[in-house]
Amino acid sequence: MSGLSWRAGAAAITGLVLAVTVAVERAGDAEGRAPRTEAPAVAAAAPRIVPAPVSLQRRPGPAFTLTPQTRLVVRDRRATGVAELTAVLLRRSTGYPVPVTDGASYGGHDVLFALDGPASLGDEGYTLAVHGRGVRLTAHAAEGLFRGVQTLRQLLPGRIESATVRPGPWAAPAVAITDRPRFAWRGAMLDVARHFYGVDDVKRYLDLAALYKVNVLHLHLTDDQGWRLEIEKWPRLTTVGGRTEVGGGRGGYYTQEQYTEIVRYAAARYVTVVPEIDIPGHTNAALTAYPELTCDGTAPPVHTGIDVGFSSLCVRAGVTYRFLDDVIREVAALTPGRYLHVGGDEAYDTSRADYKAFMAHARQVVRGHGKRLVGWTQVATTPQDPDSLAQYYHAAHGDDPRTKWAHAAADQHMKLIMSPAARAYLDMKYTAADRLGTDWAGLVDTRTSYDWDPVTFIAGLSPGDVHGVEAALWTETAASMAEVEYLAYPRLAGVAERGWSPATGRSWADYAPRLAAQGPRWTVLGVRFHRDPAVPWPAGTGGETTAPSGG
Ligand code: NGO
Repeated sequence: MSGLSWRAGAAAITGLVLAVTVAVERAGDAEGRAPRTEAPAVAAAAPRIVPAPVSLQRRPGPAFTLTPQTRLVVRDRRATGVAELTAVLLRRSTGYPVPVTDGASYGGHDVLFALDGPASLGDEGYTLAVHGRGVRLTAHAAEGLFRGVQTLRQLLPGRIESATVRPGPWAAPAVAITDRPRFAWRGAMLDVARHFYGVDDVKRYLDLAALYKVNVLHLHLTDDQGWRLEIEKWPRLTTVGGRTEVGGGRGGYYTQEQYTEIVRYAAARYVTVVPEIDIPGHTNAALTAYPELTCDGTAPPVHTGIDVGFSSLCVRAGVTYRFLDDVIREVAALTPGRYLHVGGDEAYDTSRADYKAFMAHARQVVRGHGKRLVGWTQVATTPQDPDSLAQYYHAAHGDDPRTKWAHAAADQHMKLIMSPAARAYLDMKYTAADRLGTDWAGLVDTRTSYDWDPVTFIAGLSPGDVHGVEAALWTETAASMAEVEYLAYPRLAGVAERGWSPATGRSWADYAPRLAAQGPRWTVLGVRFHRDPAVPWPAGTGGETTAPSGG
């Protein structure tokens, strides 16, 4: 179908969704209590949610509408944090007071946050009953409520994301949803080493990803071009090693306090921060700060280019192990999550024997500081613990011999995080004409980054080998948040769906209109997303046909 006819079709669908009819609600509230108001019903058209829920049924009857009387009702203190975050979001755009109240009853314009869901929902599952008698969001854990709120946001008009008051109506169609994730790990990686992004930028990146139920924020904190996390015992890592970036800009770093603020912000959104300290390669910035970490004791020149694989900690020097222990101890102490990423990729300047010896040591140090190790695929070529994770990133798939490292991981009972570059690397160009991005793994348009399955991508893996997926954004070419967001969206949403939604029933034809519905929402949020012509964006949606420049 041509781009034009896609668009016309989309406009028709949008019209359908917006067609509002009025019906009278007589049945009482979601728990059978007396009706309070009349509510409009939204004409039947499947609500367009990303990631697709496990089950979504349209219900007959009137829609739910937010009004000045809407309250967020909690019956369990564990739900208060999620309700408060939701209230902040709803107040900003509706201008309504949206109080969070304790209470047993709720009415037709209220949202109940209940934690009496069955254990079978797991920590992240939820059920969502939406109709003119109120919204009942039910989970077994507060985390599930938070995931459910992301679905509720998408049932409401995109304007609900506005930072300023907008006119209503604020209707959500009557639906019954039951949902839980396919994979435990649904990550977004941001490389803050090649170009540095400050705390507020990271929060925004996290907030946008959390809307698609991402639950891991992997921060690539160190690389040849910059060291971005303060280490108290080795202060020059940041005061010297944090001072530059690709292209020679100012760089920057997070103080421990700032990093802690990111971790805290993420935790409130049920997102776990996984810090990456990339070793033994990708360490030029550290070597410029502490020349004793090189084998000849000479500081290398600062690196502001984008080539990889030329730097290494001196694996045979005792000081390297003191360094490793100090760094991992401090990072582990700052990080409540159970995982710590040690990179381990492309250590081409480290001999095979040295690499093995170093990784054996890193494994002990990470474990000694109470964490589980994550590394890029190469770590699986060294002995690791069964609870360690290998992050697969190569372009190769099917039964390509280069996939053997993934099998090496599975053979030692490690699980895999799937970030195949030809699908989940957000730094690949969408098209050959793109100014931003690289193409070493090929061109990755929106459809390509969606059309794959994390288990079958590599032949011979079984579902139990895969712990999850991660969309990785390397920032060699992205020097501003506008550029970051252009590369990330729409692709990040598709990878997130691959991580959350059941494998069966997924197709581009089903996904494209649901993705298109995100366009108006991103426009309200100010996301400079790539307006991929294969997606039937509704009329009036923003987006960029070519990469935006500057901030
Ligand atoms: C590779 C490399 C990174 C690059 C990235 C660019 C891994 C794990 N190591 O992925 O240093 O930034 O490609 O796409």
